[in-house]
Amino acid sequence: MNLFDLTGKRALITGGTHGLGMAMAEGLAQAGAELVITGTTPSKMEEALQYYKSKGFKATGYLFDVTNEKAAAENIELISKELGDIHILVNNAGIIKRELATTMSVADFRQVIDVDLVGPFIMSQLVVKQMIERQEGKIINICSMMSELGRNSVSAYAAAKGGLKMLTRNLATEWAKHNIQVNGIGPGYFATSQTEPIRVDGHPFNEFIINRTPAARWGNPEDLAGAAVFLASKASDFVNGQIVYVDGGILATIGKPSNEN
Ligand code: GCO
Repeated sequence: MNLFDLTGKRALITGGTHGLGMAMAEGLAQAGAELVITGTTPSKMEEALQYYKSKGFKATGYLFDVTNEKAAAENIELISKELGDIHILVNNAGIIKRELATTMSVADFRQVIDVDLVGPFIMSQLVVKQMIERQEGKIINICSMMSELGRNSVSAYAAAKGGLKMLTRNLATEWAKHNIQVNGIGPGYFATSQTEPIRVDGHPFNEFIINRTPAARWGNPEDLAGAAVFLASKASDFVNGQIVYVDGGILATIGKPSNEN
């Protein structure tokens, strides 16, 4: 028996149209899962579905905003009718706004909390109904370094991702008795469009991250696939409420002076 085989499983990845969501979706599909992708931008969805198709994966797309509970409920129902049950939910959709707390508007703060924290709550609450009926399911919340650490200019994002870590533990506590495992993945610093503004050559943050990461590099989106497959598969059936940090060792260390090898 292959503990990591996802044949016959249907995985819904929010924001699976690009970046880390796409890389995790690809990993799950390679392990045998059928993909259900959600997004909010039609052109990105079209491109993503083309890409999945070119790889030979079965993937269907649904356009809705995870913060809109009514639209989310309607779409989950539609997915059930059109495709069937969701066995794996990856709450990946997220946004960041890099603004200092002294000047950040309350509206911006609220929006980040809404997408990054309330969205996963809405989606989990909707999908868990089928999981409870089946007495089986996997929910994976995409956390962050900012679930553990602070940094200038990301107060809303850190508050949301810290909250998502605790939401993960709480949902794991409530639903473990139904054989549903709720866990998180905490990516370190990855080369995606989200980090592009702070990754450009010459940006002090670029050098800082490479120096701060024991593996001495940015993560590549594919680096996340293994953790996603593990937390989506039978291999993790007694793993509940954990956050697996895939960070090249950042959280293991205090860091080092920039002149030290
Ligand atoms: C930042 C943010 C994000 C990171 C991330 C790290 O420092 O600006 O934290 O850009 O991508 O989520 O895990």
